[in-house]
Amino acid sequence: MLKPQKLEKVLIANRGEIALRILRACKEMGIKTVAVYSTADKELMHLGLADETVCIGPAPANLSYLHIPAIIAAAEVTGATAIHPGYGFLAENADFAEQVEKSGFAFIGPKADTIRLMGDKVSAKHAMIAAGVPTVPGSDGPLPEDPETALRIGREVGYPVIIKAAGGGGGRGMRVVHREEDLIEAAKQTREEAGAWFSNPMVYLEKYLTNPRHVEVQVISDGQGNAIHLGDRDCSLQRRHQKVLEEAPAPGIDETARAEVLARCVKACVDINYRGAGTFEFLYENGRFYFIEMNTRVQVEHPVSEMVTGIDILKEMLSIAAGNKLSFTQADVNIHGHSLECRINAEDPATFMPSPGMVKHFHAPGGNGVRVDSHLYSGYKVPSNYDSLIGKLITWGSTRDEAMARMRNALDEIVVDGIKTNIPLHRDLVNDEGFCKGGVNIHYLEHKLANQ
Ligand code: MV4
Repeated sequence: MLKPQKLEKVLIANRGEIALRILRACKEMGIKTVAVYSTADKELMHLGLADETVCIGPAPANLSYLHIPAIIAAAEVTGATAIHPGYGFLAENADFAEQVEKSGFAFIGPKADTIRLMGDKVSAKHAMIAAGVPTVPGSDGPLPEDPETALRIGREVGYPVIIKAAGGGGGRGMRVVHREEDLIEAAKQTREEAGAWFSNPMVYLEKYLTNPRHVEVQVISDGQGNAIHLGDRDCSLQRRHQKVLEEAPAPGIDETARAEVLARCVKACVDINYRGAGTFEFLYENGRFYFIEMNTRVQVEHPVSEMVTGIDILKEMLSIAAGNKLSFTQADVNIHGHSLECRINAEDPATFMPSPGMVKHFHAPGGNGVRVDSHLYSGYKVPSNYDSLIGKLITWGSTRDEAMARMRNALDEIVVDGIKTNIPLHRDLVNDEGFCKGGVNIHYLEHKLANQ
């Protein structure tokens, strides 16, 4: 099935649990692997399982995992044929994707132009409107600098509104405006920030939705006219734009609205000739979906979609990068049961400060419907240089209640000694009355933490 010349040897341009996840998929498919690492990461678990390893630089990510020449050089010296960027780091850097392909390697992800289109949130929204995907009402283009026009748009949309940077995303460069008299100053400030942070002062305006849920749609598309969705995920439980616990499918969604939005996402993939795995992010409020952003990478929370569909998203990404068509159709995709994912972070459960250091003892939970995606082992030292995600605890059940009961068991069984982790927070959450009912909004966790 695989065209071997393109995917003979994959360089994994990432670290931690996702590097291990990519390595496992490659090994299953008989693809050789090159693991790259920084000097802070010599003890990473997947290095011992890879066919080859290359040190790409010192601990600071700018000098290693974000250093494009070092990664391309590592691909050249090892004779790798393709590069998987994982998530974070260079995964949504269009210039990286472009340089990878210009150097003769396959980029395991979308074309550079697609990454660029979605990286600019104004052009992304334009593309979605053209494809018939529902978006948040707003300026539907850059917010003009002319105060008269800006005020007219604000009045038409209705307050509260939110000003967002075109170059932002994931919560950076946004400002909520409650009153017309504050609009011009807020737009000016957001423009200044956006120019400094993203080298792009362009901003746009949207109606501010006060109590939405964050519901996203997983898609896979082969760039040859075939696209499918793998259903939706609810990622509303977050703190400071960091997701904490995700689930699939999103509970209590209006079935008509769901069917409609899933079909629109698939059509959008065909319209833009999308290649690879992707996620459409929506706000969901009062039974309606509103597109906000598209992520052009594999996401941290992809396992919950794998658990309810039985489809291996990483293997499908690799197959598509090899030039194959999708190996299944939409009719082959059935959403079965329910899945939850707890992100395990090395952090203080009370202050959320990072807590790197030596893991004296690690014990992984098990049992029916339990999956652990983690690079942890007893004696591993979590370095202080990178984000604090040390693993993901994933459960599946034939019902949401069964997946929750299995997660409670798994959280009772798991042992991570020597460092502080957010496991106590997860134990609290899976017994939280509101969360157990299902369908909490994006503010729920922060309100809960503020009130205890
Ligand atoms: C919004 C919004 C309300 N209305 N847009 C935050 C991250 C970025 N992806 C978009 N974000 C939001 N955009 C409109 N028109 C509220 C948020 C938001 C949010 C969204 C998803 C998950 C968590 C969030 C937490 C705070 C604000």
